[in-house]
Amino acid sequence: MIVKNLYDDVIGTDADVDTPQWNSRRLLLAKDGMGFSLHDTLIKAGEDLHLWYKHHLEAVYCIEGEGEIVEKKDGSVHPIREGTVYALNEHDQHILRANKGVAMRMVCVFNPPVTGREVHDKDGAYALPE
Ligand code: 9YT
Repeated sequence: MIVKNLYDDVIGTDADVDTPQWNSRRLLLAKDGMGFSLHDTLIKAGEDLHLWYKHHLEAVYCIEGEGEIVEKKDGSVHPIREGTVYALNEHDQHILRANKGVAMRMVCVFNPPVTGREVHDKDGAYALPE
């Protein structure tokens, strides 16, 4: 069994990836052998994230804050608040915004799992491992 605590075991370690737009605290990674990764991620207020997980499926569950997600294929906008989940089941190109003056705290699951300190490439994707 694996037991970890965000505050004791993740924040401030290699599994804590901070960028100007988001801070991803990676609770479970590929090396944990679960077949998915699990992240507790803060989307910083005021940022527009252009994302396209070409190689991954991602489910995202908002547990704090407010914002919105825009589907690039047709421009549809979905509000996000505590309790909202979205699943990028079609590798959907999207824009994620914490545009209500507060950060959004999101629980994210990636399949296949993120392996470590991935950040987005120019298309907003994470690379697959070699
Ligand atoms: C929700 C989302 O895709 N945020 C960007 C960061 C990423 N999810 C991560 O690695 O935690």
